[in-house]
Amino acid sequence: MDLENLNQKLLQDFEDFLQNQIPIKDSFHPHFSIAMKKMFKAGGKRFRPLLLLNIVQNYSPLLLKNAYYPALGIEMIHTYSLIHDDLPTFDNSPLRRGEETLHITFDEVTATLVGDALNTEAFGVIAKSPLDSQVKIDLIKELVDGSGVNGMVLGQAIDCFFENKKLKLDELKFLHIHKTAKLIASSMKMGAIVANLDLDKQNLFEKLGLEIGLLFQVHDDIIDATLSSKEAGKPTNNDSIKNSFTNLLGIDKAIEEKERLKNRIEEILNLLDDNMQQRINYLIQKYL
Ligand code: GRG
Repeated sequence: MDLENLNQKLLQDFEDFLQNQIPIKDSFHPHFSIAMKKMFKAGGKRFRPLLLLNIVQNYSPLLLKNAYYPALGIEMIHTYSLIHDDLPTFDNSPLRRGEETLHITFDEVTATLVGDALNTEAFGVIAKSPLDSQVKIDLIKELVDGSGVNGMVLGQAIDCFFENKKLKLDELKFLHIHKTAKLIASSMKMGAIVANLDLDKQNLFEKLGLEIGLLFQVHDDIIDATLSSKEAGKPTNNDSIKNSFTNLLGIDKAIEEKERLKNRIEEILNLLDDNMQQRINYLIQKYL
């Protein structure tokens, strides 16, 4: 199996699908529809959709076409979170995905509303998909768990409130499990739901996703602490007062933590079949 070509194809098909699904009418607003499309088209790695799509393609290839809807729902939630996180009231960031942020190109109101729209439409794209009704309900519940008040939003609330206060390691992990890892875990569990895997398998993918999510965050913190803004495509070295793994542990210990997480992920991966293991390992190596 050539995983590079296979993932390139999934990515290209996802981008084509997305172009036709951005839910915005033209109106007499001078730039709202342009803003709605801008950041979304600029695109990121699409890591979360690729996790979901790889799981569905591995276990239920015939359902792959339908899996693009929940994959898009996840990416919409993720994109809204980035737009809101960059706003002046949060990180006040001028750059994202290698481009100017929406509140810089347009204004704060437009950026806020684009985020709001994506947060709503994410659930619409799943509800309107050609998937089985019970599967759609389970997907929507899972996306709420990962992104809502007991998921990403709780993590963000803790992150903002404790911005200038040093957390303990277990509190830091709680923060990042919620802010980052739960949405990644949801992507994997949603893949298992679309593929009609049993509950034990769904939970296994969720558990794996939480560890991958933490790895993702530690990796992001290491990038922030060690790469230039040009190399990373976003402002870096700007997290010196933030609760990051590198600030709390130092770079060397953060790298050790990254290795520990990789080992835990390996242990969980060993419970899966070879093809699935290879697919996940490919994505981890490529992006983390
Ligand atoms: C505003 C409710 C609300 C939540 C924001 C996820 C989040 C919470 C903020 C994003 C800021 C951030 C640095 C989060 C850590 C997770 C992370 C590394 C996000 C970036 O994800 P990538 O690297 O981005 O997948 P691309 O651009 O590739 O999609």
